[in-house]
Amino acid sequence: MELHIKRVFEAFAAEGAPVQADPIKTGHINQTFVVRTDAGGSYVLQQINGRVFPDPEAVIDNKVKVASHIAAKRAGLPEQEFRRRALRFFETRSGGFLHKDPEGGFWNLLNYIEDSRVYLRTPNSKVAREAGRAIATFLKDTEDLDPSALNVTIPRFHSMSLRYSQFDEAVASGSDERKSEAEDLIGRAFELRSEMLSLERRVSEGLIPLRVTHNDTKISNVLFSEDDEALCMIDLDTVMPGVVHYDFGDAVRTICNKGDEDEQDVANVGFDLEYFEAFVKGFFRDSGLDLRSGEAEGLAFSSRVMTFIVGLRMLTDYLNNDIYFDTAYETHNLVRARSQFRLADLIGERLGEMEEIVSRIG
Ligand code: GN1
Ligand code: MG
Repeated sequence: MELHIKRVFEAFAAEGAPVQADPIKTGHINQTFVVRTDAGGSYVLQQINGRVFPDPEAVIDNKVKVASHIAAKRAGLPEQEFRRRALRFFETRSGGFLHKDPEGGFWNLLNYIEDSRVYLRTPNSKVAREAGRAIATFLKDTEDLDPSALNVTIPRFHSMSLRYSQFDEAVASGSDERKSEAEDLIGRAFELRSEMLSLERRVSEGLIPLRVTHNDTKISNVLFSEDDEALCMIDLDTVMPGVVHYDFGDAVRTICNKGDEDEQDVANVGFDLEYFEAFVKGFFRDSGLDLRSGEAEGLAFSSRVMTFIVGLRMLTDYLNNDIYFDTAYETHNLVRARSQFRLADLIGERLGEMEEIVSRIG
């Protein structure tokens, strides 16, 4: 095990000495390791990316606040069950939940839930339904937490107007080579601007109430047991005030995609209406979440918006020569953007059916 990781781990008040550290590679931003100790326990050690999150203290503060709020709601469960359904952060030996290493890296430590799994792609309707339940349960668990108690760690994170202005700047400064590779997507983004700004208009007019949202509800952020029961939501880095549409739409983006987020062949991108129906059932029927006034309208449409906004950010990053998302190859962000734009268009074709499902079940 790398000496650096060992030292960082030892800064936390955890039990036992670290014996093994394995990287978890599903995220695009932060570095994460599963650390095993000689005391038999396992932990998740995570470095917060200071370029993406300029105030790591504010991030960990949000994470601890939300995790302990949810854990308090699980307090009645038997110990074994509680341990599998709640995230718990560990303090450092000098106090506080954040450790700053000598190189200026920021770290936090939480429990690792054994015998669990995550999916990058939905394997069946049961998983889609369980994911819907887990995401809505997160929203229900946090509905009595004042959103203004959370720090805004990435201002205007899901603001389409911000993402468009970053895109416009990237088009202005991007290389001719990358712009020509991405010509079709740049054109599509220009065409869709007014439609895509419509959700934000409703948010700015105050027509949708703010609540605590997760803001990164992709399928790989739902933790499952080995028999496919959703245990809890993980990756609380982006918990902030938001609207239900962010979490609903972003969830549909991955849960109902027949392909991967970075599908190389757009022909493999597909929208699965059966998964959507299962997701909506889990979201509404299995969670006990009651929407507030103004929240029901435009939910199906939010799937198109949230799929597009992620694609737009990936396209922008491609034009900026890949400074934000981790990439594995030269055109990775372009490939991601192309598959997300394709999915947004497929969702557009099915919106009528999706709205019918939401109004029947929701
Ligand atoms: C990033 O780092 P990760 O994989 O949890 C991004 C999300 C995107 C997602 C796309 C802070 O999440 O907004 O939806 O990639 N997180 C941040 O997979 O930008
Ligand atoms: Mg995330």
